Amino acid sequence: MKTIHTMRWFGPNDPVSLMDIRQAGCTGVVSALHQVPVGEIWTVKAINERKAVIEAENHTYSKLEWLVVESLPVHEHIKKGLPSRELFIENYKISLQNLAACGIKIICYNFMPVLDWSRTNLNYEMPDGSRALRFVWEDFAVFDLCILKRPGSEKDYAPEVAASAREKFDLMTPEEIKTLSDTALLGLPGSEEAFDLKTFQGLLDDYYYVGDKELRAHLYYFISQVAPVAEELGLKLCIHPDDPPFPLLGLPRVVSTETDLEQLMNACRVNANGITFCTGSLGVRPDNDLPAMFRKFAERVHFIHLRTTKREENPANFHEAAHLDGDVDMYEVMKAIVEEQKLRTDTGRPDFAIPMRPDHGHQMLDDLHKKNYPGYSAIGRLKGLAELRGLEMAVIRSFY
Ligand code: DNO
Repeated sequence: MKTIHTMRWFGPNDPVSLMDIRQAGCTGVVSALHQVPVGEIWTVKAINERKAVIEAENHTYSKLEWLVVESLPVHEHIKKGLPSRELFIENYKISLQNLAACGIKIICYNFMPVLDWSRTNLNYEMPDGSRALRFVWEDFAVFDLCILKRPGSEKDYAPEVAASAREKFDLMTPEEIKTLSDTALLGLPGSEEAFDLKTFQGLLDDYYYVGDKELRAHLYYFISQVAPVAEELGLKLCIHPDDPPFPLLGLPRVVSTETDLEQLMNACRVNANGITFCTGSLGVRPDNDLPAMFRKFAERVHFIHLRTTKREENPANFHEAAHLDGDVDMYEVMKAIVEEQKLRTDTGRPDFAIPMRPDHGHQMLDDLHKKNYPGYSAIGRLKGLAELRGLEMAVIRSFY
């Protein structure tokens, strides 16, 4: 009834090694071919190469397996619904076929326009001296109104937020402005480079005609094309929710709430149209009841990210808390997960154990002196996983 414990590995450039992941207690690896440009086909050769690297030391040490792709990214033309999306959807299907041929079955993706996750501070000091990722709405306003100067941005902020953002900006040093700008523009997992402002504004402008309604339609079109192919191949697609789960920079976001997920699940009723249940992303909204949402969509949850954020005094701001210490009721979520896995076991579903990874972690101890992908330090994730494994064992032992 245990989940499969996994960690994300960004590939050979990741400062965290496969051996670190193994010693943290994982059997599964979550990885992606970040070197392949978005929209191009993942070839069998490239997939097998990565697989071979992940499995290279399996004859000497405990076994590691590439279990989940995170992510097979969706090309922007698909999100924008351009006629050229057909080519990219065909490429996506071929990549799915190739992954199936290599035995990799769980494929995570997201449908956030332009940027993936967004934060305003990657080095927020916690009371114990460790570092966390943080999102401050007013700082985001500083970036949007005063640095990017996005046309039309004014209407997205309450007048008092806009006023204090401008005051704050006037007091910032050039270095502080650069750090905030680089942080806001980072947003792409697996990359360490931020966009430049002009290119970025161009990418936003391209979404001028894509509102909430259009983006939803494009997502449902995409999933109704690819999910039946995935189902046929024995694969599971699982969408990652928006992070944070609300619109930013005038761009719509359509995978943030229970209703959003419900509509998506109904848009194509096959099991392969599934969910990455990310408690860290969904949990930012107080109106998302996570244990209830897990139970509602349990059958279609193919991958789990466990992490929690803490809303601050100003509830528009949040930081990433220790894994058992934030606004998410991790105990209730874990109970719901264990119940679902029991049900799957009893009903003979082969996918009764769901891959789970401790999502993000604080930068702490030795890692404070190292460079890592924001959120993906070894020790912070190891601590998160250790806590989650303890919680999981206690839940299983007390109920079964
Ligand atoms: C952030 C991650 C996301 C996630 C993608 C999945 O750390 O949780 O970047 O990988 O959104 O498509």
